[in-house]
Amino acid sequence: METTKKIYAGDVRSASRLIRDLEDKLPQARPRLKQLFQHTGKSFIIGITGAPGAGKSTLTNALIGEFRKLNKTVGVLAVDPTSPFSGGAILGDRVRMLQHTEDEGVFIRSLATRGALGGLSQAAGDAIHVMEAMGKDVIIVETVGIGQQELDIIHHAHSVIVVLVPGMGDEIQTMKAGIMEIADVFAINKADRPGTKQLQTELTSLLSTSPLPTGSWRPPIVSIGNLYEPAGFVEKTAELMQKISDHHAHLLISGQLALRMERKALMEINDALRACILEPILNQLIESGELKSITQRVKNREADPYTEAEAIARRFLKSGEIL
Ligand SMILES: Nc1nc2c(ncn2[C@@H]2O[C@H](COP(=O)(O)OP(=O)(O)OP(=O)(O)O)[C@@H](O)[C@H]2O)c(=O)[nH]1
Ligand SMILES: [Mg+2]
Repeated sequence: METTKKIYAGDVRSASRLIRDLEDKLPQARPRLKQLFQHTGKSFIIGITGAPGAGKSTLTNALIGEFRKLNKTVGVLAVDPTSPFSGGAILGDRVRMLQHTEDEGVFIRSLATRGALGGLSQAAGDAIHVMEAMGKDVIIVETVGIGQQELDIIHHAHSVIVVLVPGMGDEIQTMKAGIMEIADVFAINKADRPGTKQLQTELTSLLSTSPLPTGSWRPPIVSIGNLYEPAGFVEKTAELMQKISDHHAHLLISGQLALRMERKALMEINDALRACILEPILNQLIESGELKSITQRVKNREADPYTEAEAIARRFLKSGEIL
C-alpha cells in the first residue's frame, strides 16, 4: 500500500517515518505532505502551554484518558524548543504518558529545536497535519511557553490551555510573554501547593478588569487538585474537559472558529514561504560563507541590510535557484 494510504488508515510506522522525514527535510517528504493536505483540517486541536515543569504532560496524560473514555482517538505532539535533542523531550513525556503507549487510539510524538534557522512552528504544523490525516479526532500540542516561537506553535491550536502553578511567579512571567492573550482556559496545576487561592484571586481580578466585548469568551479558571489525590484530580480533569468543550462550542456558534482557521492558514502560508524561499537562500549564504561577510559589512556600516537583502533577492529570484 502507498504510504499516504497507510497513513489514512492510521498506520503508526508510516506516520512516524513521514514526521521524521519532514523534520529532516528529506526531498520525498514534502510531496507526501501535499498529498495528505486535503485529508486534514477535521481534528480538534488543543494547545497546552506553561512554564517548564508546570505539569503540562501530567495534564495531557489525564486529558488523553478522558478523551479515550469518549472513544475519541488522540494525537499528542510534545514540542520542546529548549531541548536540542528530541530524545530528552521524548523521554520525560513518554514516561508521563506511559499508560497510553500501548493504546492503538493514541499516537504520541515529540519535536525539539530546529537549530539556527527556526522553523519549529512549521515542523509542528507538518506533524499536526500528519496526525490529522491519520484521522485523530483530537490533537494535543504541548509546548513550554516562554517566547515567540512557542506562541507561534500554539497558534496551530483551536483552544489553548495555559497551565499556571502557584508560588512560581508565573503570573508575572506569563503576562510578560503575552500568554494572557492566547489563553482560552486557565488551569492552575499542583493546587495542593500554597498560594493557589491567591493565584486564583489575582487571575480572576485580572480577567474581570480586562475589557471584553459582550458575547465574547471569558477564559474560565480551573484549579486542578492534587495529582496525588486521584479522586479529586480526575474530577477536576473532567471539569477542564467540560470547559474545553464549552470553548469549542463557543468557537462554533460565534463564528470564531472560522477566524481562527483563517489565522492558522495565514500562518501556514507564512511558514511555507519561509521554508520555500528564506531557508534555502539562508542555507546557501551560510554554506558559501557569504552571510558572514555581509554581516561584517553591515556591522562595520559599509553596507545597509536593505541594500544587501535586495541584491540577494534579485540574484536568487531571478536565477530560480531556490527551488
Ligand atoms: N505536587 C504536585 N506535583 C505535581 C502535580 N502535577 C504534576 N506534578 C509533578 O510535577 C513534575 C512535572 O510534571 P510534568 O507533567 O512533566 O510537567 P511539564 O510541564 O510537562 O514539564 P516540561 O515538559 O518538562 O516542561 C512531575 O514530577 C509531576 O509529578 C500536582 O498536582 N501536585
Ligand atoms: Mg512535558
